[in-house]
Amino acid sequence: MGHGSKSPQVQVMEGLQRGLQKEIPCSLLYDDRGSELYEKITELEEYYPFRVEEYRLKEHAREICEAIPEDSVIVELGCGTARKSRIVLSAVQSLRGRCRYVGIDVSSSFLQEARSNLVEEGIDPECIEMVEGEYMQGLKEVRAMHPDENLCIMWLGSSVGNFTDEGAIQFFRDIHSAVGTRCQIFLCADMWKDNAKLYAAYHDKKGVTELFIKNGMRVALSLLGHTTTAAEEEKWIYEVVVNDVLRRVEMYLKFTEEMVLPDHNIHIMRGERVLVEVSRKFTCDDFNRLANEAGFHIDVAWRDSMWGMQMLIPFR
Ligand code: AVJ
Repeated sequence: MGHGSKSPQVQVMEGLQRGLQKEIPCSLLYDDRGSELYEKITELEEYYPFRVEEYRLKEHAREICEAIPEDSVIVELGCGTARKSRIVLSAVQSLRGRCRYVGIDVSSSFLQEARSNLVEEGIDPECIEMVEGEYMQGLKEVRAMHPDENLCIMWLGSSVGNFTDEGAIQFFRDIHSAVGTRCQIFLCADMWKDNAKLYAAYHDKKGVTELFIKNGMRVALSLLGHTTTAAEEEKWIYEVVVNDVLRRVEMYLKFTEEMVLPDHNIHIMRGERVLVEVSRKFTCDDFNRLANEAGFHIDVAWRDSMWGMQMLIPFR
């Protein structure tokens, strides 16, 4: 969310010292337990985003492949276990006879699993490379490894929804300056839709999302040296707001008891809400505007009311 190069501790501290709307960085949601819980979220009946995206990727795999210039290197941001990207990659492999791929992720165990998944999919092991690290640093390394190639940067999972508009624009610009012009971005973005459907997707009956959000708060506080007790956690109430002005789902924890961390100058009042995660939902216009402001135009898009996949090309 545009926190730049500040350390996670500093980000948490600044977010919680704020007077008006306290917040924590959503990157903290994906520690080991958080990743496990997110995995469970993707299996929830109400949580449509994962399934819809997978379904659409399968449906359009061939066309997506055709929109990627021949012999591009496909670079995936946050590849995880490549569970979804393999759909497109295996289409590239069978249509073009070769698929060159670089996965970027902070987790080395994910990278190993991704590699074996892709080999299983029939991708030539010699064409698979992995870079362990953060997105931008990883992209710079990839450009150094492939100075003259077209890079197709794949960013799945609607992670763009975690950014504010300004954050997303900055992110696209950063990609552009990390890799230069011979690049395109292929990403998925969730579309703005029916209020009730959105609410249900983020406020599931089993309460898995609630655990996920509470885990993020626990991680944030632990960075400040505070160990959360079960009793404290019970006093946090999970609240979901579908904000139709900013077109995003907001996930909050409401503190029903005040919390003071004097060493860090933090005072969360009784009844105060802390914003833990936002999930932006786009209209076609929203996304066009965003891409244009970042210096990209949308080359091809596959869109329905549930999901939008878009291929972006930088202006020359
Ligand atoms: C991984 C960012 C796509 O916003 O839908 C799911 C994360 N948070 N349930 C989303 C999430 C709560 C998810 N993304």
